[in-house]
Amino acid sequence: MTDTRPATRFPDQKPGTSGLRKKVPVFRQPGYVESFVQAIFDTVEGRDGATLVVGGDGRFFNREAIQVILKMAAANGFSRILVGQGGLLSTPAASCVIRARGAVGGVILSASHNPGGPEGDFGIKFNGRNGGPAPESFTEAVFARTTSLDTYRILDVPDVDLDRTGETRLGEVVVDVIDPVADYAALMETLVDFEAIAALFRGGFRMRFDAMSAVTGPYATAILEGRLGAPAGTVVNAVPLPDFGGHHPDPNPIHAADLMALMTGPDAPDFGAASDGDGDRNMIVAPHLFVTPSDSLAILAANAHLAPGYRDGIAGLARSMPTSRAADRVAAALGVPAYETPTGWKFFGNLLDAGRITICGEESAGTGSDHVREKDGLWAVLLWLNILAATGKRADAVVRDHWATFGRDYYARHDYEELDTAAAEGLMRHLRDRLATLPGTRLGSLTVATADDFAYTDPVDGSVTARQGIRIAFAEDARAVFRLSGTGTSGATLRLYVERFDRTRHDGDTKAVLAPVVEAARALGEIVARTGRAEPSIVT
Ligand code: VG1
Ligand code: CO
Repeated sequence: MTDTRPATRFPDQKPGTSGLRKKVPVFRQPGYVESFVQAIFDTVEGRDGATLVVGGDGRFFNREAIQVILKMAAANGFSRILVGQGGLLSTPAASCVIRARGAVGGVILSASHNPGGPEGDFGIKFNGRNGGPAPESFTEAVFARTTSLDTYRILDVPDVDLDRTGETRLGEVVVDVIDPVADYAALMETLVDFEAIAALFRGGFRMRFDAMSAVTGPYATAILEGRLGAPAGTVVNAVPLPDFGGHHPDPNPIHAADLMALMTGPDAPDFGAASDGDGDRNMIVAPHLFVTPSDSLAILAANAHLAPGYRDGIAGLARSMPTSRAADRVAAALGVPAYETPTGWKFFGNLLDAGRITICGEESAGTGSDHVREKDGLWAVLLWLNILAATGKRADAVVRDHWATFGRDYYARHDYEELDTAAAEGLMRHLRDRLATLPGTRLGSLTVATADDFAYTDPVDGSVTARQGIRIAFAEDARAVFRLSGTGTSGATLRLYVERFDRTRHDGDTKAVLAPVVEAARALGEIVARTGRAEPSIVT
């Protein structure tokens, strides 16, 4: 029943920040999924007799890809395969299931916040037995394998019925279609105080959770409305759709405009939140106040001890390099270490496994803790609710009180999307070549203090990752970071991250406060001339 078939070698199967992401038509080329998945399986150690987890965010092509992966897994030595009902598993739930069920790893199908549909994006990534994104050593080995592959193995059997839970068989191999929510909800209950949050809702607390027609809908509905007693309708856009209803499932003020309008309108509920395509990102909105992801990370870290899962405090904190330094201030106040890692969740894995950090996050709306090895959107929302319940404060007051204690890190990210790749690379090269000459340069009211190309040495395994973005620190307690996206699927995306710290003044307008930093960065990067763009595609 096992077929060994000739594999096609595709030259473009190099994983980026978070797995392999391409347009759907690329993934639909004959043999494309098969080659990449065989390369993954050839790289996984200890797969004989092991359990594998498979699931995705429900986007277009999810079901087809899952059938191929199940049949290939059954032909590659795994003995048990767990797959989410309907082919669904949010990214954090997949991480949870891998850990809870002792799996050797999992194949997660998602292009996260990128749009879906026949012309949209798709993605495949592999998470290891700790539940986290495979480290670079693994993804590089997978890429190398794609260039030398001759054959792939697959069972020639009918499709698995993904819609009915329970065990079936593919050849000798057990396929267990599991409730995608159960393990995850049970884990959440050990971390946050469900009773306190339920009491909050009983007292008339109002919230809106926008699942953006993506995978978090079933999770948020089951937990917020089902277990915590939030009124029906609290979760909107709760049904996962293959094309996300035509929307961009990216939880930021631009793409979650309805939520922003509600939260800044006359009848704003007490709390607003949204999540992305695969459920690992979160957006937090207080009444009349958007909470930047960098601030949210810092606030969660400062208040985590209010939740049962973190009662003993946190061991340490990590943030990705472009994330604002607000988290560092909390770490300093708590007397715990703070780590600065390259962009991408895979760099937090070793720190979490070694117990050096408890909470970590990224400016791109990702926050998480050592409960799984992925960022976790709904977890962040639940921890926020726990903090609101425990303090009795309004969400906006929590933010303002945080600023009063720690000062405010004004923050924005400017994305220049679909740039000419050569132009974007030229811009980065130009900056890199001039790094040594930049300190002392005066730009408007700012002076460059230091400039470098961020390199990271993992303190646990000593691995070095270089060229992770240009950091420009200004003497006036401001910072600009330049890097190119590793998740895009067409052209290049330049990300410019700008921030400025103010110890005492907290009511400034972000755009106005950051304007001199933006101007300085545009001048340093020669952005307008080199990209031909007067303004970024999107500011978040
Ligand atoms: C982006 C974000 C990064 C995040 C990554 C995956 O990467 O900047 O912080 O870890 O997406 O998140 P890049 O290389 O495009 O900047 V997700 O929710 O898209 O899996
Ligand atoms: Co995501």
